[in-house]
Formats: sequence, structure tokens, C-alpha cells
Amino acid sequence: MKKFPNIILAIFAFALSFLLSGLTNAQNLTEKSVEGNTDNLPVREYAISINELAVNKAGKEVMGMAINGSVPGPTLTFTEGEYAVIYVKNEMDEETSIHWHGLLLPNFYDGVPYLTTPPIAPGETQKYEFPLKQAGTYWYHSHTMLQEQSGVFGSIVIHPKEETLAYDKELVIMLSDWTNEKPMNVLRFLKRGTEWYNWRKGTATPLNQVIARGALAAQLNFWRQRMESADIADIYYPAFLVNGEQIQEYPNFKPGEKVRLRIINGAASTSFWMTFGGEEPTLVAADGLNVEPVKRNKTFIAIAETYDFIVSIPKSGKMEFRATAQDGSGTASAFLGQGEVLAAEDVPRPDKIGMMMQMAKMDMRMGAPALKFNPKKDDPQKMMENWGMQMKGDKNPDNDMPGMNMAGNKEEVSQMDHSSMDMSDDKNSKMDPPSAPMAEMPGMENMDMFSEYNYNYLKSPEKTVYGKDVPVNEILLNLTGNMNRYIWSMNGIPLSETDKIKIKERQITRITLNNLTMMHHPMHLHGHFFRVINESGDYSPLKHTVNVPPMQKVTIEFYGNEYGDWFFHCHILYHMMGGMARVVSYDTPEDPRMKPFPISKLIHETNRFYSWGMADVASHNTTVNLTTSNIRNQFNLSMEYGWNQNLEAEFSYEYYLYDYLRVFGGINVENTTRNSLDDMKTIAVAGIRWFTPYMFNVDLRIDNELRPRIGIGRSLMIFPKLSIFGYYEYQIDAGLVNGLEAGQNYKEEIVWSAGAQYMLSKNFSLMTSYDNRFGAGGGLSVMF
Ligand SMILES: [Cu+2]
Repeated sequence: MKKFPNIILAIFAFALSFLLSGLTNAQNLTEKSVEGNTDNLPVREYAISINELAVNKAGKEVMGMAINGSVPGPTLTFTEGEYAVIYVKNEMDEETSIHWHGLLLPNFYDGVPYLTTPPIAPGETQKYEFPLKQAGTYWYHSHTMLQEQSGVFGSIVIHPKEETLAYDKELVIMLSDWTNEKPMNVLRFLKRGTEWYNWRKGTATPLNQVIARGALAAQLNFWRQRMESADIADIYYPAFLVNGEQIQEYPNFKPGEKVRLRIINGAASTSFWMTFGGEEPTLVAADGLNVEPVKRNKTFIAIAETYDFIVSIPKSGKMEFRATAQDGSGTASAFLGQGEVLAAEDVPRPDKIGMMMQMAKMDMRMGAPALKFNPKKDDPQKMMENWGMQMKGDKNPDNDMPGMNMAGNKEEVSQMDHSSMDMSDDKNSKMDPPSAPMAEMPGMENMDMFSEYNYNYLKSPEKTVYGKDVPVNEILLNLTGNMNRYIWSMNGIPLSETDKIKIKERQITRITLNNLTMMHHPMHLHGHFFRVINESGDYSPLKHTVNVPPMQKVTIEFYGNEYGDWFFHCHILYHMMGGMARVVSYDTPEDPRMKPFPISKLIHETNRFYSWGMADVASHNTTVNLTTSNIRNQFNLSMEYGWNQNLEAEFSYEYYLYDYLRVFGGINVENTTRNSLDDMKTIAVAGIRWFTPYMFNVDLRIDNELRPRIGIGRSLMIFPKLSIFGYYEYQIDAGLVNGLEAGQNYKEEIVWSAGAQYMLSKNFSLMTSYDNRFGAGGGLSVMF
């Protein structure tokens, strides 16, 4: 567009704005200023540098990544209408990037490496520049791998040209979570599967507690659907931070002063409940934009959201602002003022077993696969019907109540029906109109359970609804995941197996996010504000990040007024890295500056191989297991050696057809005579491995001597830190290849073992077992 003289652009812009005059203020906010002349804007310049730094945030000095020497980085303050010029220097020895979260800016400066913006190579400085078309509280963070978890994040404050809210002072409150482990190692442990994090933060639900609560039936229901429990968060954090510290004191605020708290959730995988001591605070903005002020204390802040509150410093005493991790595993506090503490309300730890019991009562199908047999066949509508809340369950005829949407009301739904009708002749429609999927929800019980997470308290001060004649493109995205393998996706398709979501300029893209997992997913769309359809109807709020609670639906919509490709992903970093991401594309030509930085690199990051292993050193035997795995492929090497001269080793390659079924082939080496290593036999094996309902691992195989074999195993946490395991294997030889001894019809071989394991730490356990080949014994088990 830069080729055209500005006058033509101006005429074009005028004509366009005339055509779109039915659109409202909300769209004006997100209106691209048609690359208006930015020469006359006042320039505000910042230079930041990212370097590795030893930091102590949770009782231990570890290497983190800091911006200008601190975690979090500095607040970048601007005034609306300025032209931001920001130099980012990479002083680390690995690539980095900065994304400006919630800012409406030219696609090239959005900061997603290999998608919109070149990565910043070690030693290099990248210049970002964009006009500031909005005011409010935002933030910035690295979009490279898990660097944000290590500390690469900071706040952005853009003051409006004219402030309409009354307050005396302001304070940025940046929330975060901190781990002393290397974030990639955390992800690797999630991939391998560990109960350690849950135990460490007190959110594990071992069988003894389940039984004591009378929740065995609910647990069986979960197991039948291949779910262990209703997890809220996956990772153990030794500390949660406010502006980089677990406790912050701000004694300089004077009694009676009104302070605007600009609260940002910069955590990598923790959402928080916010509570305030003292007078009831007033919520004035969400995700940067003003909302109808509302007095409100306990408020949920999902990852990557921002909320502004105006609080009054108490006449006497200091008020507490407290952030409580959603799973109750910790808190961080800031105190404003001086004197006696006016404590914030305690948020009770969620009752996971209670949740499980409640969920088991609902008519829903859990465990929607995170992978499909055929990812090319994307049928989200069918997936929604088959999984999750069962819409037309005949068990409960009340289930067909209309308008029971989590974040909608009847009026809104009927309005959607109308626009779904509009789109019936729209060839781009991806859903069968007029589906109004949000119209039907099951009984009331689930309303109670997740109603505290709805956004009905948010109302835009201005109408945000789009013109009735704007075409609508409906998209359904089921949020899917597999906790056991830690793979996350949409519609059962991870980022690495899908194409871009095509959207059109000057259309409304309406996305229904249907969460089929047991976790909350804070979904973030780059470069846009979207309406979150709620009870405010035409005044539904505009946001850049929306939390979708477990087994719930939320509908968002935005007007297409951009160009280029934008990232849309779950802001739980570990879910994004697990594949829960999409590229939303206007299908415009690629920026030539991006030629050397292909998107394949970004996609590859979500389909990396992770490796782990386990070794038992015991009095009767020693075993080693090594695994390397990406989304579809897995290599296993296992070796069991008994001191009584028995040995079995196996190497196999497996391919996941979908979450619960894989095919494999490999080589197995075993001694043929018990208690003697003189006669070793090598055979080729092939078969399937199946993760069954009730969570058994089944191995069905046949070897090159045509001997079939079945193996079945299961482990179970019965007390905190104590699990038991069992394995049974049966092989039959009908003599098809080698023949049998005279008088024999068949030969059978049975292997079985059972044992117990007690977790000592993240890496070490005590173990004891009996194996019919190696006998009984005990020792140490190491996970690495
Ligand atoms: Cu997620």
C-alpha cells in the first residue's frame, strides 16, 4: 500500500469509513488507520536488553533471564498517540523475541518469531516501531519457547490523551510464577508423566483420600474415561510473585488516596484469584480497555489478562492485595499504606475430589482425543456432539433448556440465530447454520460449578456489536488435550498437523471455543480485540485473552480489519508448546522480510522430541527404560537384568495412530533357558499398544516365530507418594515355526510382576517388587 500517494489512501479511507459507518466505536478502536501518516507523531523511545542472570526468587539462586537486569523487566510508559520506538538487544547466547501483548500494531512488529517477526539472534538488536492507537494496561514478553517462564516479561502502560477516571496515583502489579527448575525440564517431566508436582503442591488425589470421601464411583467414572482426576494446574511452583517478590510493601501511599492498580497476569501457567483488603475496590478496565466501573472484590485473572482496579488507601492501616493461585498452591501479596494489615479475603483451596464427584454426576464424555487417526478430516461439529456435555442426553430431558450458555443470554442467542441465518449463503461458513451451539446446555449443576468464571460482570461502556449486515464466518474450535502424554490441540489436531485458519477482511469471524478438557485454557488472539459474548449483549466486553473453563463453551467474535498472519493460542505456555495453537490468516502475501525465517521452525517447536528414562537398581534385578517421543513417534529401549542370570531387552519404534492406540515394531532379546545366559535368542516383534478405559496399558504382539503374546499393566497411587504396580504377560507357542516336543499341543510362558514405589523426591523413589523371573527384592528407582 505504501506505493500509493497519501491522498489516494485518504480518499480510499474516507470511502471505506463511509461504507462501514454502520460499525461502532468498538470497531473504530480496532480500525486499522490505513497506515496513516505517522511522521508527525511524537516519538517515545526505549532500549531494553535481555540477558541471563542469576536470580533468587524462591530460596535458591538459579539462572533466569532478565530484562535490563531485572525480573520482571521495566514498565514501558507511553501516551496514546505517540509513536513507540523500542530497541531490544539480545545479550544471551540463544535466540529471543518480544511480543507486545494486546497492542494493535503492524503485523511485522507483533514479535512472534518465524511467523510475523524475525527472531533476535544472539548479540543482535531489533528495532520495533509502531503508533500507539490505544490506551490502557498491557504487557510484553518473549515468544520464544519457554523464555517467559524464565523472566522475559514486563509491563506496558499507555496513558490516554485525556484521563476520564478519577484517581490520585497508580501502581503496576505484575503477577508471575517462578520455578527453580529449567522450564524445558519441567515440560519434559510433564511429557513423561509425573505425580510429583501434584504431590509437592498438595493437589494429588491418592486413592485412600478418594475412598475416604466416598468418591470411588466418581473415580471409576474418571478412570473409565481415561482421566486420572480434574487437574487445575500442572506444575509445582515454589513461589508466586508480585513485581518479582513474594511479598511487596508500598508504604508511601497516603490514607485516603485513590490508587489505580494495573494488574497483569504474566505467569507462564498460573491463573489467580485476586482479593483485596479494606474497602471494596472498583474494577475499571479489563485487558486494557475501560469497562463500566463495578465494585467487585474477589475476581479471577486468567493468564495474560490485565485488570485495572481503583482502590482507596485505608484511613488507618495498610490494605492487602492478594493473588491466590487458582489451585490453592500459593499466594503473593502487595501491601499498600502503613500500619495494621487489612487482610484480603482468603480463597479456599479448591476441592478436587468434590469437583470430581460433581463432574462425574454430569452427563458428559471426557477424554476427547488430542490426536486423530486422520487429521486431514476435520469435523469439529461432530466432535462437539460426540464429546463433552451431552446435549440431548435422554437421561435428563431438562437438558435441552435454551440460553443456558456460560457466557450468554437468550437475547444474544436469538441475535446469533439471526446472523447465522445471514451466513447461510456464505460459502466460507465452517459450521452448519443455524446451529446456535451455545443455545443448549445441560442441567443447572454445571452452572454452579463454573459460574464463578464467567465474564458477565464485564460490560463495555460503548456498544461493541457489529452491523447486522456484516457477513459472519463461524468457526468451531474444540479445545482438546491428553494429560497422560501432555499433548494439547484444537479439534484433536495439534499445530503441527494443520493448516492456517483462513479469515476474511471486512467479515465477522465468530469463534466458538468448546473446551473438552478438564483444564482451563486462556486463549489469546494476537493483533485483535474480540467481543466476548456475555450477558451484556450489545455491550459485551472487548478482550485479547479469554479464559475457557473445563467442559464449557465461550463465543468470541471480531471484525476482520487486519492483514497478515496472527497467532492464536492457549497462553499456558506449556500447552502452547504442546500444540494448542493456530495461525489465523488473512491470506495476504508474506512479508518479504520474513523469507529467511520460515514458519516451519515455529511449528517444529511444538513437535519436538523429548527424552526421558528410568532406572531401577534393586537387590534382585536392575532395569533401565529409555524413551524418546514427539507427538506421533516414539522410540523405546528397555533392559531388565536379574542377578539370577535372566535377561530381557527390547528396542521398539511406535507410531501413535491416535492418543490411545499405537502400532509398534522392534527387536526383543531374551534368554531361552531360565537362570542361564548361555542361550540368548533374538526375535523380531510387531503389534499394537493400547491405553484402555480404566487406564490399563495393553501390549498385543506377535513375533517372527508366530507366537502371540499379550501383556497388561497398570499403576495406581494408593497413598500420598505411594503407588503400586502390576504387570502380567502371557505368550503361547503353537509350534507354528519351530515345532513342539512330542506330545505337546502348545507351550506357554507367563511373566508377571507386582510391586510398590514410594516417591522420595522428583527424581528418586524407593521400590520393591516381585517378578516371577527375578524373584523378590527392593532398591532405588531413578527418574531422569
Ligand atoms: Cu491451555
